[in-house]
Amino acid sequence: MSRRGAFIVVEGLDRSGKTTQTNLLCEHLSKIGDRPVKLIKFPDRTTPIGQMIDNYLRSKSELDDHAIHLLFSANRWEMRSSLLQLLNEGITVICDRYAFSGVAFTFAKSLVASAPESTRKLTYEWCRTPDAGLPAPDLILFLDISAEVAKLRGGYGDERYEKAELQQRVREVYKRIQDDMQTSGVHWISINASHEMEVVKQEICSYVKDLSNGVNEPIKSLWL
Ligand code: Z5A
Repeated sequence: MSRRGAFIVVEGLDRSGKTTQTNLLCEHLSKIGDRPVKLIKFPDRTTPIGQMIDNYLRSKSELDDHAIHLLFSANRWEMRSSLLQLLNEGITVICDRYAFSGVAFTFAKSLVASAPESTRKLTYEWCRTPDAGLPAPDLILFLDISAEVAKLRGGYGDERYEKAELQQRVREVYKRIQDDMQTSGVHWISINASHEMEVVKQEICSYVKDLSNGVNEPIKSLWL
């Protein structure tokens, strides 16, 4: 098992099926691959930073939009060494949300007309900077779904970003990130997530076969 593990990120709007599909993907890769598979998720609400994020998302605390953005990023940086260790041990890592969620949600907030002035001044570049240098994924699977279809899946819950206007903006920003990632040569695949679960699963599985037995290339750094 000398090849390092592949790092696969699943991104998407709220209710796009990330939890469902990352679990199915883990099962699938464990069956077809020659190595263990580990599922991780951001935000990781178990750490002290993650608990601050959890309180914020549940509206139990208030934070400036810059501050919460940096906490989401810090939550990834605190996982960096264990993530690298997993990959270097040859383990395939599936990750439910990563730095792309950070950019998509914070920059989307700056596009909402009712946002505070300091939030409206947030730039796309500023949103990307804190995550520059984190391990870059080998593949990003973006579960694309309209905010309207997402809402039909049981409706939005109580967390603070679960609002139709923001979700619509988030989707627009994801499109911009997708264009940037494609021009920088990173593998970003957009999947129509409004299909039935099994159809979405089959499509995802068709893109991961080459990564199931590890990767020969070194781990790249994000946005450097
Ligand atoms: N956030 C951020 O701002 N900055 C960051 O850096 C990061 C995150 C990392 C919490 O994320 C919030 O944090 C999130 C972004 C922000 N805010 N929002 N919105 P989270 O990952 O903890 O929570 P979530 O994205 O809201 O996850 P979720 O609601 O659990 O959605 P999901 O995992 O994508 O979907 P699911 O649980 O698999 O499916 C939802 C329902 O739909 C469920 O009943 C399924 O059975 C059903 N489903 C799934 N697939 C299908 C299909 N294909 N057809 C029909 N029904 C389906």
